[in-house]
Amino acid sequence: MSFPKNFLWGGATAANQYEGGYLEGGKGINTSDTLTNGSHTTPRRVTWVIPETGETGSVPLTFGKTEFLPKGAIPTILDDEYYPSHVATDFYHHYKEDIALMGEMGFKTFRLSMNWARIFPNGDDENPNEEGLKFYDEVFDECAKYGIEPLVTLSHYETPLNLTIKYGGWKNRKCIDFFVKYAITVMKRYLGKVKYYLTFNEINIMCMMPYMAGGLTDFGDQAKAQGEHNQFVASARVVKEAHEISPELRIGQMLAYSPLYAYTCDPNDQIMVMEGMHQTLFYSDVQTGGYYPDYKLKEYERKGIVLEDTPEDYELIKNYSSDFLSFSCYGSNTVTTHQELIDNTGGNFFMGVKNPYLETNAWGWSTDPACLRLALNTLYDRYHKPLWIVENGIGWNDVKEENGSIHDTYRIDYLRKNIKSMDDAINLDGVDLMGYTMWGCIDLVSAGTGEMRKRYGFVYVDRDDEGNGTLARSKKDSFYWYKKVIASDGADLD
Ligand code: BGP
Repeated sequence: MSFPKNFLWGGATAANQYEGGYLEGGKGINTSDTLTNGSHTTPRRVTWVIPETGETGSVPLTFGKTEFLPKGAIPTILDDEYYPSHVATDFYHHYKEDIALMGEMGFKTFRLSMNWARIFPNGDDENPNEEGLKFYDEVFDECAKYGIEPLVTLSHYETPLNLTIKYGGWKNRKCIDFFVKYAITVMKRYLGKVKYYLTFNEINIMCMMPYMAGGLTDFGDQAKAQGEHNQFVASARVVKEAHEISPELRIGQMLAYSPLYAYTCDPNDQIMVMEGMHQTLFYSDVQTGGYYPDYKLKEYERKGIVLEDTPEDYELIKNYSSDFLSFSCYGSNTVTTHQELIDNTGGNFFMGVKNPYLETNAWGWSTDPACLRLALNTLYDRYHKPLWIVENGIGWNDVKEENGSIHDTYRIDYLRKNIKSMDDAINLDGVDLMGYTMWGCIDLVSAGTGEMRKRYGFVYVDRDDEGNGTLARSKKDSFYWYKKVIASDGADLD
């Protein structure tokens, strides 16, 4: 068994974790630029100032439990704090070298996110920033040299900070127009260079990380639901515009997906799984399926959530659903109604019960190769649209030997099993899978913890958690292994 000849093998990154150059070339400030680093045990923080009094401080950004900013406070950058996104691993100055490394591995595709504030520094500017547009022209030209097809995320936890301060972020319908204008600008500019776009990274994370994913400082259920609705409408409008600009353009949804397992065979645990999966599938039902599912409408009714919407919103959602569905999947989560069995696995994003059949990495993320086959089947059965795995991988504190080598056998082992799982989904189950982009192909900053030590790459970058290091790149063992996998169309996994 092997993969289709046109299978898009590659790697994935995001501007706020990789690009750096945070004030260069006329770039504005993003919400992600106000996030400090954290660790496995200490959350990242949003720093703020109260303009009227000058008082400053920070609030922790904890998954599902972010605290409100004090009254009158706005997010800001403070002099005595460290913000990992500002330099990140400096793709801004290393893009030629990095894309050459991707070319050497034989990448067919490279997923990167475009930094919205590099194109529209304030989000609501009249005209785009030409220097920002030029930067991505050069990046895409470099990709073309190696026959690498870019896959561009328009917003990967990057919302211009001004949109948060002035409009309250995505809960404001004005953001729809700002985003669509930005999308049209780049889709036209890069026509012939970029075919594939994703609108919002992990659109379902808004409900758990509203500041990061939606630029919200109001974390109430109503604001989050409105923010999500506005992103759905914006996505549908981008699909419409894209199809009018060129039949070549393809717009995908991007969903964070993690299969849920019931810890016991207690029927109540199965109900818990069903309800838990609804919390993820709601987002693909709307954006890829084209409809608001009844289970969500009932939930809104119960919670008293009333959306600010128009009948045209639902027409757009129905008629311009995404062309394909992409998702991230790192492992599974296990849940139970039996409180006495609950043990926080300690991952930064996901909680649950420890699954005795699975191993976890140092951050508590389970490694579960079966999750890809399960995810692919669930999503394909539900929508029958092409799928694309745009994030999968394993975070590890890699050690660089004296002689410069990095022996990441655990990563090779993880990827081997995960690729086998995709192979099964394609060849045993008939799933239509377009491609696979391993997360963090060149080391970058962790989204969850802001750390550098949580590395995912085929390429090591010399940079530590405090921002020290030369930023020099070195190939890990997995670099050579992945090169062989791509060259053999996924047949040689040894
Ligand atoms: C996803 C995000 C990515 C990425 C990845 C790994 O949720 O889309 O941005 O970072 O998770 O998470 P982490 O960086 O916390 O290890």
